[in-house]
Amino acid sequence: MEEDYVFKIVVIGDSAVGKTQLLGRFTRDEFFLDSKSTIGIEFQTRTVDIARRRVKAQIWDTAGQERYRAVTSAYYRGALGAMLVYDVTRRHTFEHAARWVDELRAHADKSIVVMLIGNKADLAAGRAVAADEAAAFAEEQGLFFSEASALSGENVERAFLRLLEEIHANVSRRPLGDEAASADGRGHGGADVLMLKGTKLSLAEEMSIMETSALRRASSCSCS
Ligand SMILES: Nc1nc2c(ncn2[C@@H]2O[C@H](COP(=O)(O)OP(=O)(O)O)[C@@H](O)[C@H]2O)c(=O)[nH]1
Ligand SMILES: [Mg+2]
Repeated sequence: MEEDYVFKIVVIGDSAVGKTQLLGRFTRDEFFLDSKSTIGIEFQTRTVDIARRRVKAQIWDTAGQERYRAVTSAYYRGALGAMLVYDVTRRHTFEHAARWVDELRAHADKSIVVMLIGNKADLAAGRAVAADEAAAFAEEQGLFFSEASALSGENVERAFLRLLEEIHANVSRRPLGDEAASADGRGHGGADVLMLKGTKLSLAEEMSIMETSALRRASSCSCS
């Protein structure tokens, strides 16, 4: 069945906080203790029902670019949501969250919905950031917040679904343009059509960016 919406979500945050594993847990219910950055795969998808609509979440992974502070504005283009991840056992990854918020403000759409995720909540003994402190930061910055564990799976589904619900609520609140109003005489459904058109366009655009960067990698790779 074809989806009603495609929502682009970006996953950001410092290196090794568990971004790739959170994505794997949500899209394939998988976790790898020894994760290597997956070359060539830059987004994964999962389709879920949100408010009786088929919503395809297209979730982008930085593929290790965050290590070189080389996450480009193309990565943020068209994103309706962001998962900003830190590691509850490494305090500096939480302290850097403010920098990632600045990055979003600079490159992403201003209506982007952001969820702050304190990952590795399973490592209770190594905790270096209190949930209350993170919740206060999130409130001050206008972010949603949840702790989670990609390893146990705790809260991962819930956090992604919450983000998708908030994006859906945002999108359905958007006023219809004149074009949509005249294209849809019944006065509803126009927003969906508009949305799909928009996302399909940006998807094609992102695909070509992905293909060229994959090509570039393939041609310069001296992997053994
Ligand atoms: N204990 C624990 N380890 C995790 C969790 N999520 C990721 N890791 C580990 O943290 C490391 C970095 O994870 P990765 O997803 O590659 O981080 P990324 O660089 O942010 O994409 C890997 O060794 C993972 O196995 C988690 O929820 N709990
Ligand atoms: Mg990664």
